[in-house]
Amino acid sequence: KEDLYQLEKSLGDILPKKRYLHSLGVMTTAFSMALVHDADYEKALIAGLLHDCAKYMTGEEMLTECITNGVPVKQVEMLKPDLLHAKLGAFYAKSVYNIEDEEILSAITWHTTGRPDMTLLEKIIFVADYMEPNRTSSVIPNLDNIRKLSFENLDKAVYQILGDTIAYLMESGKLIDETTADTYDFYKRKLC
Ligand code: DGI
Ligand code: FE
Ligand code: FE
Ligand code: FE
Repeated sequence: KEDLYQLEKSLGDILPKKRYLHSLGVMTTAFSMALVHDADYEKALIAGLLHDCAKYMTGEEMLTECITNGVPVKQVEMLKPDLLHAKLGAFYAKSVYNIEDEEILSAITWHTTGRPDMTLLEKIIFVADYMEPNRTSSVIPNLDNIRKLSFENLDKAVYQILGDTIAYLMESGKLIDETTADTYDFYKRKLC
């Protein structure tokens, strides 16, 4: 079984300090959410800790790493290669940190865009990433509401996050990955 302490040490050596502290925040937040929602808390800990394990290089380097290692790259990811840290993170989780569990790997893969009909663990990591304690409400709208929803109604938390993320992306004129849009539509339909 993967030793959380060893994983923490390795990540602390490779991630920038703030990114490492964020990862610890997602880990403990995902742990709490797993307890409330009856998910596997050991998987939540590992997925939370490792979700950004590729986020220590530039977008260009991520693109090169994906191409070199046969990780498929979509068109929107060529234009916004930062998006690749999720998929590349899942690749590293397996190849560098020896995580074989497909539930953990898919939670890492989908943590940035989400995907329609997410698994419980995918939703937990998606939400924990957004609202862990180091995120501050001065930059993130509805943070208090999302923190409350995350323990009460996970689908509503996912929906609110996607709505706010898409609004932010549109305001700042950024490209929207079709998976982000599809995920929003899925949860809108599911809830309304
Ligand atoms: O890696 P983190 O910063 O912890 O969090 P994340 O992996 O959820 O990435 C958040 C960023 O990703 C945030 O600035 C919004 C952006 N993002 C999410 N969906 C899309 C997107 N960016 C673009 N261009 N298109 C998307 O669909
Ligand atoms: Fe991320
Ligand atoms: Fe996210
Ligand atoms: Fe993150």
